[in-house]
Amino acid sequence: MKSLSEQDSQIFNLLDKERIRQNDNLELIASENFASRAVIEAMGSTLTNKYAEGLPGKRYYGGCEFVDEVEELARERAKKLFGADWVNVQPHAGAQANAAVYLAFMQPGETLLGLDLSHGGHLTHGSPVNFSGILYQSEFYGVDKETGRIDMNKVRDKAKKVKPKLISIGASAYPRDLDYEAFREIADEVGAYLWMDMAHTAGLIAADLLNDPLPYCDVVTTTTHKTLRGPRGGMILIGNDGENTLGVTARKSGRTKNWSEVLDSAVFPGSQGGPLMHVIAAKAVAFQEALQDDFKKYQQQIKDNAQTLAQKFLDMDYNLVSGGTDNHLILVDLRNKGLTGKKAEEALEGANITLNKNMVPFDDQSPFVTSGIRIGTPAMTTRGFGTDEFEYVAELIDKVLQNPNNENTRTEVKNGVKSLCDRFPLYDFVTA
Ligand code: DSN
Repeated sequence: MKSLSEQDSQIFNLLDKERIRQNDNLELIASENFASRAVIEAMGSTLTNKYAEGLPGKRYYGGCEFVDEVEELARERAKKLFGADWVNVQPHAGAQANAAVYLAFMQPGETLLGLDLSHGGHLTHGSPVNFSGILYQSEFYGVDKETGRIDMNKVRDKAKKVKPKLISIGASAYPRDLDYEAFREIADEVGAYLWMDMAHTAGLIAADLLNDPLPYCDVVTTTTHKTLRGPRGGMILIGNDGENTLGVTARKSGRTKNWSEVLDSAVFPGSQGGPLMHVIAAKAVAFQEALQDDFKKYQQQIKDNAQTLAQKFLDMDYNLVSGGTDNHLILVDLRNKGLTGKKAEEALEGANITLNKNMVPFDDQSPFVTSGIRIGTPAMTTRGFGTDEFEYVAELIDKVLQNPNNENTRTEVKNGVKSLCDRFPLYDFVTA
C-alpha cells in the first residue's frame, strides 16, 4: 500500500503546511490544545475500519472483541478520572453529547434555561440558530453588568419565572468558577434537572483545580480535546447513577430512574450510528495520560499562566470581563482601546498570534465584529510555556494592538513569536 505522500500529495502537502503553521504560531484559542503523539497514533489507527454499534458485550456486529476491550478501558479510565459512576464515551463531539442529553431529559417544546451565548454561553445551550433553540423553548440567564459574574439570585428569579425542565450550566467564554451547589438548590426549588457542560474546564476539574459538578448535577457532558488534551470528541458522565443522584424535587416527584440506560439509548440508536472506535481508543490513551501526576502539574500551570496573563493585561490598562480569571482563559473587553475584536484578531493573526474575537457581555457590536478577544493558555502550556513566557506573550499582543495597522510592528512581533516557538518545539515526529 502507498503512503499518504505517495497516494495523495495534495492532501499530504496541506497537512504538512498545517503542521508547520501549528509549530510557528502562538496558539491562544482557549478551546484548542495539542494532543500527544500517542493520542494521534491511536486516532490514525485501523480501528477507523470497524463498525461497533451498541456497547461492549452487546454489539450489533461481529468481530468486536478487541474494540470491546478498548471501549471498556476508555470507560473505566474516564470513571476513575472524574469519580463517575457511569460514562458514555461514544459521542462524536460535544454537540452530540449535548444532543443526547436533550433527547434523554426533554420533550420538544419544553423549556431549557441556559447561559446566554453573548454572555459566554454555548450554541447548543439554546441558541435560536441551533437545534437546541429550534426544538426547545430556550430561556437565558446572564452575568451581572457590574461584576461580569453569574448572579445566582437572578438565576433563581428567572428559573422561578420560566419553570424550566432542564437547567444548563457551562460556558465557552466565562473566566470564573461555578457554584454547582447553588445551581442544585435552584433546580430543586423549581423541579428542574441539572446539566453541566464542562467542555472547556474538564481538565481543570479532573485535576481538582475547579469545583466538581458531578456530585450536584443529574448529568455532565464534555468534549475530550480542550483542557483534557485528548482527541476531538465528546463524552457523557453521571456522578452517581440511580435514585440517589436525582435532585430532591425530582425524587419527590417520582422521576427516578437509572439515567445511564436512558442516556446510552439517546446516544445510540437515538442520535448516532456507529461509534468512532479509533477516536475512542485515543480517548482511552488521553484518559490514561490525565491520570498521571504530570497532568495535575500541567493543569496547575494552565491556571498560573492564565492568572499571569490576566494581571499583565490589567497592568497595561486593559479591561477584563469579571476583572480576572479562575480558569484557563481571559476575556478582554477592548472598548477602552478603541478596537473591535475583529480588528484585533486580524492584526494579531498577521503577527502569527492566533486567538478569536469574542462577544463581551452587553456588547454593542455584532457577533461578526464583537468588542472582545478570548485568550486561553492550555495549548501553549502544553508546549512548555510558563509564567515568564506568558508575560512576554501579553507584551507581544499589546504591541500589536497599540499599532494594529503597522507592518513594521507586525514583523517585529512575528520575530518575537518565532524565537519563542523555536525554544519550545511542538511535534518531534512527522504528522503528515
Ligand atoms: N468552539 C468551541 C469554543 O471555541 O469554545 C466551543 O464549542
